[in-house]
Amino acid sequence: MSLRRTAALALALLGAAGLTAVQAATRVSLTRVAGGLTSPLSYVALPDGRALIVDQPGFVRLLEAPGTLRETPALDLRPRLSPINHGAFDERGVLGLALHPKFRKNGRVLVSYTAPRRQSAPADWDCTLRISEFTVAASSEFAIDPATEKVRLEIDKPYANHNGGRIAFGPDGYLYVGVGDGGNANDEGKRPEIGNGQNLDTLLGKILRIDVDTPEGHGVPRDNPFVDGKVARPEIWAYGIRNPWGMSFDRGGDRALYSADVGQTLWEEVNVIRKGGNHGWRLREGAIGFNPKSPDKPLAEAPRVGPRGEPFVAPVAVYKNRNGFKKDPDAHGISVTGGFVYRGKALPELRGDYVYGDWGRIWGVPGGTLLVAHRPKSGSASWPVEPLALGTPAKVASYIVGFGEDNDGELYVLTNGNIGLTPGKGEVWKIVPATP
Ligand SMILES: [Ca+2]
Repeated sequence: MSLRRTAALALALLGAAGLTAVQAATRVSLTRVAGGLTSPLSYVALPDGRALIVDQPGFVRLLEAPGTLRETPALDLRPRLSPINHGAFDERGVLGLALHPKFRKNGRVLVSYTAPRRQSAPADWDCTLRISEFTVAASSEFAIDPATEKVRLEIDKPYANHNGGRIAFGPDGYLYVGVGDGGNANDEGKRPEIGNGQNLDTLLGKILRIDVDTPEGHGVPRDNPFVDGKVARPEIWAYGIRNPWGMSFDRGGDRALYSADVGQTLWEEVNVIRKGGNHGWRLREGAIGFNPKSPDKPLAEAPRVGPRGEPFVAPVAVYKNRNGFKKDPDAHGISVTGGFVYRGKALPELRGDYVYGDWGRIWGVPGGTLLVAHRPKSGSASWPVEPLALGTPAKVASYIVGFGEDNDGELYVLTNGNIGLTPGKGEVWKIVPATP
């Protein structure tokens, strides 16, 4: 074979393998900063450099310094949680935490968790997603008194899964709440005719935007897209969401809101959330037309507009789900876990890119994949996705359940070595440059 032909063949092979093969992989290492947890879902930096870690079975823990996790929880919410299957896979528990924008002055902390089904909910529904505010006692001990709880928002959940529950304050001072489609599968749930994601009468399957600077409950910001309540619940900021598992604002650039959206069978998404945007679910998954009767067989033609004739907001980055694309090298796993736009200093080649991961490659076998979606040069192009190459350890031997960001913009990956909520194998790792 001539040299020229060999080179042409090599190029053709690279092309066939997709973008992952043609981009130099960025190498990172992981340094463990906390262990002994169960399923750490959120890492939230405090202004003084310490961090709060949400542990799904009911705790908020204080990370006093790397490697020093305070034994006594800052907050123990176990008595207020819905029932949880501790030994098995379960999506319920404490799910998110955000510091009020004026936390330094007012000590207010917002926490989301699944509470027992409230009285007004249908008797066959599962639980109630609750967004509550607590106030931190003004002492160096950093205790959050459960008696300070103020319930801001409650959303009844028909099923135990797809809770979302990730929360973040925007640069506008309002609280954004990611809510899953209600659960079960294919968004057929308890409202099969349309699905919850496209139904603007429910808060399920949405990104919400609320004002928590009210004496009780919550307010609706005047510039919410459906504020008059005529077409939609006024808290809705964006819709067409399946399970927003990881949501964050870019601390730089245009301060956009990024949310992962876990796919059903074929495609995993990262979305830049738009005001009033229809992000597709369950009419679309990635770029395909979703078929609720047969989720592995897309519709022959994908819908181009939503129920009110509105165009869809396409995800910025997608990858294939291994359940639908078993042997495809670009199928990075089976459930996306959202991360952050990297704005730190230690990994300059990742600046402006979205760093995130996939929970696991195979159900029941711990082993997630760290991913990066590269910001394209032109604003409208799709972001190429590739795995982050690992130095030490050589692989992530646990499920990737969350990400965190510190005050310097450096990132953390949160893992659970068990598929369920069995204590002891939850860890927090800082993402650092790989040593050559
Ligand atoms: Ca979507």
